[in-house]
Amino acid sequence: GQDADWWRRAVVYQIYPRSFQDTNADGYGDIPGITARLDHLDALGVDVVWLSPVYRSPQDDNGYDISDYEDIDPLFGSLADIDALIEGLHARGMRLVMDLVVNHTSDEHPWFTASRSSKDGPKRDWYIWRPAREVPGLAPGAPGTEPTNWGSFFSGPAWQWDPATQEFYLHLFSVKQPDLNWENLQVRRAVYDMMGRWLDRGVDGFRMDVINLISKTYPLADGPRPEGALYGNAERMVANGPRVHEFLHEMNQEVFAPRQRHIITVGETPGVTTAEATRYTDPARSEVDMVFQFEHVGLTDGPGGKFDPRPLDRVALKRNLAGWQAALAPAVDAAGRITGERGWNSNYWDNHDQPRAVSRFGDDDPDWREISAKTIASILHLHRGTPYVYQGEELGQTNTVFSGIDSYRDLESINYFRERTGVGDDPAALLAGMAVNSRDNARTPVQWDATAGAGFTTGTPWIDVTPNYGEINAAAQVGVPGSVFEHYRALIALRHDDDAVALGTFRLLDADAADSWTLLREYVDADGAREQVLLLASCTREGLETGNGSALRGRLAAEGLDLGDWEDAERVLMVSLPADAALGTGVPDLDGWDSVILRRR
Ligand code: ISL
Ligand code: CA
Repeated sequence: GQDADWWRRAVVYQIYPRSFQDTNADGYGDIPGITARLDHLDALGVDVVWLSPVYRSPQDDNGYDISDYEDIDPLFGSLADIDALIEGLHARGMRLVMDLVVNHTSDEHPWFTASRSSKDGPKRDWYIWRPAREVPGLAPGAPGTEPTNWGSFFSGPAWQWDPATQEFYLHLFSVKQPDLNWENLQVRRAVYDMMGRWLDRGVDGFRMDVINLISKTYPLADGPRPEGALYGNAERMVANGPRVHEFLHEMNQEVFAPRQRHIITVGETPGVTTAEATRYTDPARSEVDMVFQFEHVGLTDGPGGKFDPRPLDRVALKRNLAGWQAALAPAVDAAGRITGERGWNSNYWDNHDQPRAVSRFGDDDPDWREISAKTIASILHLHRGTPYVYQGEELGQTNTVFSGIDSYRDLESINYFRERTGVGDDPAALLAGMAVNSRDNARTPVQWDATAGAGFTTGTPWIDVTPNYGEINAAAQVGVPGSVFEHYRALIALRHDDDAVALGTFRLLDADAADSWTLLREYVDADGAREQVLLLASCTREGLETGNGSALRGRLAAEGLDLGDWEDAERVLMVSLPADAALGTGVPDLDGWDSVILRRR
C-alpha cells in the first residue's frame, strides 16, 4: 500500500498563478502557463505543488476573495485547464494542493449576496452581523459605532456598515472579504461538501488560508489598542478560538478520513504558538498534517508592524527555528530510534505574502546573492519539517525596486499607505518600509529568461518585472552546475534520499554565533545503525575558519561536538562548488556565505 507518511519526505513548491507564466499575452499568469512549465518543476524534483487561489474571484486580494468555489476564474483559465494540470502533475509523480480560503468569501459570493439581502433570510447567519454600538451623538453606522474596536489586517476598521439592513458585517481582511460564521452548521457542511468535490476531481490536498481564525470568541469584545495604533487588535479574540480544534477534527472526519488516499493538509496559522501547533498537528488528534506559522518572519517587525522593519537578529532567528524544532520533536527510544511523531511544521523563507528570501535572510548584493541564496537554502532544508520553495526562490530572485506608490499593486500596501498618509505620516518613510516588506516583492513575475517580459509574458505584465531579470533567470541556471537552481535540486534530492535529512532528530549548536549557523541531524535506523549530517554555514561576507585552534572548533567542542571526528566525513554538498564537482572529505574552511553539508555513518 501507499506510505501514509509519504508527505513527511516531501518538498512543496508554491505557485502564485498570476505571476508564474502567461500564455495569452494578457499580462496575467494562467493555468495553461503552469502546465507548460511542468518540466521546470520536474527538473527541480518537488513532490507537491501548492497553487494559490484560481477560483472565480473579483480579484480584490488577488483571488483570496472567492465568489465561486466550484469554478475557475476566467483570468486563469477553465475547469478543463485545471483537469489538464492535475493530469500533467500526476503523470510526473507530483501532487496538487489547492488553496482553501474559507475563513471568508468574496462579498460577491452568492452566499453573501443572500446574507446581506435581508435580516431574517436563511443565509443571514452565514456571516457575522452585528448592530451598531449606541454612541450618543453618533448615527448608527458612523465611524465609532462599530461593534468592536478591531482593525482589519488590511487597514481601516474590521467592520463594514450595510445601509440596506442597518447592520455591520465583520471582515478581518478587506471590505470585500466578509468572514463566514463557522458556528453555523450549514456553513460547515457547505464547505466540507465543496472540499469533497475538489478531492473527487483529483486534487491531493489543501493549504488552508488563515484556518486558525475560523472560531471567534463570543461575545465579541474590544481588543488591546497599542499606543499610536488607530484600531484595537482582534487577534486574541479570533486566533485559535474555542472551537477551532473541534471544527478541524470535524472537517478531518467528514472530508479526509472517508477517502482512501492520504490527503495532505496544511493549516496556515498566523499567531500560533508551539504548544498550540502540537494540538493542530499531533497525528493522534486527526486535524491537519502541518502548520504554517509566522514567528520567524515576524522577527523583523518593528513596533509599528511589518512596514516598520528592523534589521534581522540572526541569533534570535536561529533560536526561534530551533525552538520550533524542539517543540515538535519526535519521540525516540533509548537507542535514538524514532517511535512516534507529535506534530509537524512547514519550513519556509518566503511566500506570496513575504519579501524575497535572499533579500531578507541572505545578502542580495550582486556579488553575494548567488552564494548566500544557496547557503540559506541549505540552512532551511536541513531543518526538520516540510520545506517550501516559493516560485523564483529556486532562482535566487530578489526583492524588486519600487519607483513610487504607483508601482504597488497589493491592497495591503496601498491601503496602509493611504491610511498612514491620511494621519500625517511622512510618505517617504512609509515607502521606505514598504519597499522592504511589501508582499509585492514576491509577486513580480517569475524570471524565466532574459527576453523582454522575462519570458513571463509577451504583453504588459500586471506588475513590473524585477529589473535584474537579465542576470537572474531560469534559462541561465537550469542544468548549469553551481547555479542556485541546481543547488535547490540537490537539496531536494538529498531530502528524498537521506533519512537523517528527512526525518532525523535536530540539534542547533553554537546558538549565540551571529555570523555562522551550525546544526546537526541524526538518524538511527531499525537495526540501530547511526547516521549524522552536519551543516556548517558562514552567514556574513567574512569567511569561517574551522581548523584546529579555530574559535568555532573550540565552541563546538565545549558543546560536545568534536570536529576532529569529522575529518573523514563525506562532503555531501558544498555551496562554493558545483554539485557534480569532486567534493572530497573533511571539514573545510569556508569563504564568506559558503556552507558545507557533511555526512558520517
Ligand atoms: O501578509 C500578511 C499581512 O502582513 C499576513 O498577515 C497575511 O495576511 C496572513 O498571513 C494571512 O494570509 C492569507 O490570507 C490573506 C491573504 O491576503 C494572504 O495572501 C493569504 O496568504 C487573506 O485571505
Ligand atoms: Ca494570461
